Amino acid sequence: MPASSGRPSLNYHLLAHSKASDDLRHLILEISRAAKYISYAIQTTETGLSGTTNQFGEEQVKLDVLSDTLISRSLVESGSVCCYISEEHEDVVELDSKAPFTVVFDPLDGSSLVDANFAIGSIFGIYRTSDIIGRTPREQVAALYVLYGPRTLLVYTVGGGKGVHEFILNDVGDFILLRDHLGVCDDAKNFSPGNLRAISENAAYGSAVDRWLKEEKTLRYSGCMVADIHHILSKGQGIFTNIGGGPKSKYPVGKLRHVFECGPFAYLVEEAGGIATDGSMPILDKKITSVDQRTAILIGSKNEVKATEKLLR
Ligand code: AFP
Repeated sequence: MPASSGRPSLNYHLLAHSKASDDLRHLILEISRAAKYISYAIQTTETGLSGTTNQFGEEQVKLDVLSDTLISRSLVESGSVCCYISEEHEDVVELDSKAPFTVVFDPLDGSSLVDANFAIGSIFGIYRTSDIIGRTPREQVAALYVLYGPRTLLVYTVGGGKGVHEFILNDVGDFILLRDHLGVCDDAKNFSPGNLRAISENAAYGSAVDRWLKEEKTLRYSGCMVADIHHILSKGQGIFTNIGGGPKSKYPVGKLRHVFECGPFAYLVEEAGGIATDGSMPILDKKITSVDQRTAILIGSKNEVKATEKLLR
């Protein structure tokens, strides 16, 4: 525990509060080390395109590529990762077959917002297994995200009722506890509607938005899933959606990826007392069928998610 602030460090919190196993604690600390470099790189790297595309054919900005490299290096150095799946790679990357963990991650979510200087983030899910195809996000043993905004924050959970905890990166490069046991209450005052273009082909999604407007809920949407879901965890209420427009639309089932984006956030938000569904089943119980699988998601305050699900049926 650093004497200067009196608040527990991430390491101490993992050890004393969450009682994470040593290998999991070391892995989360390695990931947090990569996040510190990414946070620094965001402040110092010129924005612009790298000239490469990711597995979905999207142009990568330089920071995407750099973040992916920094995280990959940390996972290799941890010595505890058998393979990883990154949004920036087409295939599973195999490391040490005898190591216990698979890590799934989106190295820089919201990268299209870099030039606008909006908040962006990194998302991670950790499984204690070597093959996650055919498994479900409920089998994660930890999930975390890092939000690079005016301040750099890290939020993690190891599940199992141990809670969701928020840390801030201080001036000397330590993640220090900011708030522990973040919670999400049952009713929402804020709404955060993603992939809104789907409304032209999905009238039910339009009805859900109309209802939120009629109820005078407050719109809080930035275009970065990490920032938008952090808003829910931070304020303790809200709903975030990303819904598809049906067979003829650009994103038939929604834009977001089951493995790197929806799975980790479902694990975090459910641990905080909220829920996450694809409109008919919990995201945590939805089987992973491929690395690039997309899914609809409704996530946040329980009553609001259930009411919105009914409208979308
Ligand atoms: P980028 O990483 O390409 O900026 O996309 C961000 C994202 O995957 C996610 O963070 C947002 O919630 C979602 O896309 C925004 O989608 P819409 O702009 O279609 O609402």
